[in-house]
Amino acid sequence: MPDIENELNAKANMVTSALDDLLSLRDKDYDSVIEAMRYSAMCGGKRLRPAMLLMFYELFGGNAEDALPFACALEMIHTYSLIHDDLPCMDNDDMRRGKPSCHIAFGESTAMLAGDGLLTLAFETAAKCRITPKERVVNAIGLLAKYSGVEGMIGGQVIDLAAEGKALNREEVEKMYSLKTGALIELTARIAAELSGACDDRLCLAVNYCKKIGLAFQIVDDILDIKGDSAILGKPTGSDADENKSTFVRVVGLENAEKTVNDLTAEAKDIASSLGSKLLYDLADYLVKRSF
Ligand code: GRG
Repeated sequence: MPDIENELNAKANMVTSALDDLLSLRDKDYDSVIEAMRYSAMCGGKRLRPAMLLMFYELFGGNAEDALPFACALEMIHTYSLIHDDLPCMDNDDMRRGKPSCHIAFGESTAMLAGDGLLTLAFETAAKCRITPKERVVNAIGLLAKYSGVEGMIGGQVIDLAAEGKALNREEVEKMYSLKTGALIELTARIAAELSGACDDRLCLAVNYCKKIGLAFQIVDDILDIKGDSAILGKPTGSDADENKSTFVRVVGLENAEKTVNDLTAEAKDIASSLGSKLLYDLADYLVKRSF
């Protein structure tokens, strides 16, 4: 297996095992919501964001185990966003990660609370990070809130919802993607740099790498919605077209979208070389070739 796959698997396993402990059942009066949180968090995600956070932290000279609370927090926030995104009042998707969506399995009110529970547990978990000086942890918690909040992922979702039935231009779609999907990917580098005290030059390169990867990742998501295999993806394909969504592919066409992905990947690989990271270089290629 190529090094990058081994690396992603190793980091994903660290996160999955820590999440298993963090999401243990505790009280029969409210275990029903923890079961729903576990259901969504413990099934099948790629763990890309926490794996990237840990890879950046190691690249900046840290020991991955020390940053694990933030890696888990990030995956919890990502999972909460998927649960809420699937709700009937949002994208109304019945399948996620190869299984019925949280609200199909547990009902809408439990799914909403499961999302809320993961979001709040994320901050409780991050606050347990023991990295010193303590100020780094406090600053990283601030970044976690900012990039997953209205100036980040939630802001992107607001733009996405407001765009329904409208034709966005390329610039508008790129802004939506940079917030909705890009913010959590950029956050991986920002948190790792904050926790390790990486210098501004390294942070700047890492953030630029994430911006390229984040946009390419979401465009590949669009392409998979057209050309992908729903059995491998674990969710139905064709939903963007059904919902008449303003996607990058719709704005520039499939061929141009594929070219943009290749250009962004090449740019990301150049930055990875400047950072001296073979793993990040290979990650850029790996993400383009993904089938789920
Ligand atoms: C607060 C009510 C409320 C809703 C929040 C913020 C939000 C809804 C949704 C976020 C937007 C979102 C879901 C963007 C999609 C990003 C994306 C490409 C997700 C899929 O990521 P993968 O492929 O998934 O990494 P896995 O399952 O592998 O983790």
